Amino acid sequence: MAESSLKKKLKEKIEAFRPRTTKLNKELAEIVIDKVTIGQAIGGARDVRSLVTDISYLDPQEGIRFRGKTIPETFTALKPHMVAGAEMPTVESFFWFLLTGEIPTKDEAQEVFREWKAREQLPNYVVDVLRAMPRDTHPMTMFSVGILAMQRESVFAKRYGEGNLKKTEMWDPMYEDAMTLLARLPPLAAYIYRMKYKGDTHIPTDPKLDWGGNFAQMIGQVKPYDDVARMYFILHSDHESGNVSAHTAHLVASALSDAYYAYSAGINGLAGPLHGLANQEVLGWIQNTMKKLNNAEPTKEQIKQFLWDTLNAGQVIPGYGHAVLRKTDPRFVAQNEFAKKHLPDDLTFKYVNMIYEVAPGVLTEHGKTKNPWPNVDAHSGCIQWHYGVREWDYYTDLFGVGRALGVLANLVWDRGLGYAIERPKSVTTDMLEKWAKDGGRKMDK
Ligand code: AMX
Repeated sequence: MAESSLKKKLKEKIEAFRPRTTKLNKELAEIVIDKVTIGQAIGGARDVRSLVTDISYLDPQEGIRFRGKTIPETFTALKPHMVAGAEMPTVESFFWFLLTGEIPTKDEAQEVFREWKAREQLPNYVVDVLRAMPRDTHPMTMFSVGILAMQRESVFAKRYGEGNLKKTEMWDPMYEDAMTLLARLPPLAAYIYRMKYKGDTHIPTDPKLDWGGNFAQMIGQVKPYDDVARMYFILHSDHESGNVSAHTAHLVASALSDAYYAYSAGINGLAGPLHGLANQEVLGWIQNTMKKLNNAEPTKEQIKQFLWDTLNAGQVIPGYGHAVLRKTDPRFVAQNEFAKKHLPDDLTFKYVNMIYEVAPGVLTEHGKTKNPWPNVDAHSGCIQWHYGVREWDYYTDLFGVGRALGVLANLVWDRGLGYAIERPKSVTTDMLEKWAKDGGRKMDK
């Protein structure tokens, strides 16, 4: 395949950027940027500044910025990249932006479209692997296995195995793997959906449709779900590097494992209920509540009671709280605006809004969480449900399709800038207790 404009652009960008990283890593490496407390060592490294990415940044008060742009700014900047009749930009244009930091021209975005189309065919052996699994296997397991099965095609693994791949060239085969994997994720996720939930009947890809629109039609959805898909994938793409799915993939790839190994591992982390599976949990929780209320509109008092019942049972309120955010997640807000426009009378949406009114107060009174506000997962299931994607154990697969955009862009840059194998240092509990007694660790020990 001839070198694409995206790859050429990326090459220029990586080569121009690399001296900055090299200087920081060689000449300025001793500059201290953080200290680590006992609470951080035991408490999941919260707020420890030890990862670097330029693709997105999460401010606790403001929420995510992709390449310096807020979510509304991103959507506005990509407005020229909407297909006819759509109100969301194409994922192709967004991916160019994520990878390069520049808004693409129409031709450039079109090239990404063509490149993904050329690579999208799901291999038959992946279908065979999926079909060999018991049908009640969780769709996230199927998704992870499907990705891992394709590892045999890794260009990175092949080039590395040839023994002459220079460190500065590693981003190139990583890019190749990222592009192939991204092209195949919508067909893979759609195959799982139709096999598991739609009587094993399948809808072929449409060569005319963009990544998001094509996914919508492959699972059997019609307008405006194509925009739901585009919005959903863009909103879920990246949330800087420390979240479990992005960090897992970064960690695995830091051993020079390829994109297939790394993203399959990232998906396994996304499948946890404290991370991506929360969107499935939210919908389950709301549906149970609705059932108990005979599908009536809830009162604030009723919602308050259900929230307390959940907390008193020792469970978390799914979709609320965040390790970094301290305000309402702008990804929640973006979905809320879409829902206000397209499904204002939907009962599940009414529950989501009522919970949003009541839960922050209840969680504040409960007094444990540092952030009583909703995260992205508090909203996403409700929109899926409205459009008839009601198999809520599938929702995290949708998250996984979108998350790949950010994770894979990061892996390409990780190789471009030669980031090291990740290997933090452990200490023992005895050491922590001794250092606590001494009033802190003496730095020479
Ligand atoms: N409901 C009840 N209790 C909560 C809570 C919630 N939504 N969020 C946090 N808490 C509790 C924690 O369990 C913890 O309790 P503990 O002291 O008994 O262990 C205490 O509040 C302090 O936690 P925190 O510092 O505020 O949060 P964290 O950084 O440890 O965890 C998160 C962050 C997201 C795992 C947590 O808020 C949570 O479990 N939320 C519900 C699940 C969820 O929505 N996950 C999705 C997050 C977004 C994503 O990754 N997709």
